[in-house]
Amino acid sequence: MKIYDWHTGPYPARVRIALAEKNLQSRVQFVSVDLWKGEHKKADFLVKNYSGTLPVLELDDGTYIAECTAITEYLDSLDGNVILTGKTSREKGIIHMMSKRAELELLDAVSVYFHHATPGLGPDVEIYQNAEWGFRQRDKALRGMHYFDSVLSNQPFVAGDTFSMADITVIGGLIFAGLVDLPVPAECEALKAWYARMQERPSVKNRITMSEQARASV
Ligand code: GTS
Repeated sequence: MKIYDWHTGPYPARVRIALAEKNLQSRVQFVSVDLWKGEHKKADFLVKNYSGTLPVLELDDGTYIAECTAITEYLDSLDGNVILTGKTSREKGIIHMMSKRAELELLDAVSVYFHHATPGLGPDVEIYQNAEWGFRQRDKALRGMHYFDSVLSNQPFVAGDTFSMADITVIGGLIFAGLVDLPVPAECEALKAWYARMQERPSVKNRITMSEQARASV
């Protein structure tokens, strides 16, 4: 399998974390797509993912799977031992809901803020910007942080008692927030404590160097 991604990207981080949690690093080859040069908007990449975003998983038969949630679901069920996306129908439903909520209320909002209200990836890539929309999404992301703080005040993980894809999505949101200097508000103590715990997980800690390690073992 191949993963098209960018080593420091917050969305790519989601798949890198999932790969490590599943211990699948040695099964993939990473292909670097330079976001800062706009390689993800070029015709040869758009054939792989119409949306022009990273990451993309390429299967050995040439099938492309884009979207972090879809890739995570694929990887999680590969070995028949589902650990990230829910074993029972109830778990699946809650994890999917919380992960989607983490996209809507946090990660995607931070991303819109980055692309619209900051220089983003630079003038060659950011062909349309709407700063007002960007700042609204920044405020939405801050509200999202308060929401996840309240969730994590009552349970150890985003979707309940165990680590799941929903935690990975919130981690992606906080990675992106860190890159754009949008700190977690001081009063969000439960969210901050949870994030400190998450950063101790090897899958989160080693995500950026993972592509070098994988290259060495392929
Ligand atoms: N919904 C997509 C998913 O879940 O995979 C979003 C993917 C996404 O936005 N990826 C970012 C991207 O390609 C990568 S990164 O910013 O996290 O590194 N952004 C480039 C762009 O021009 O939107």
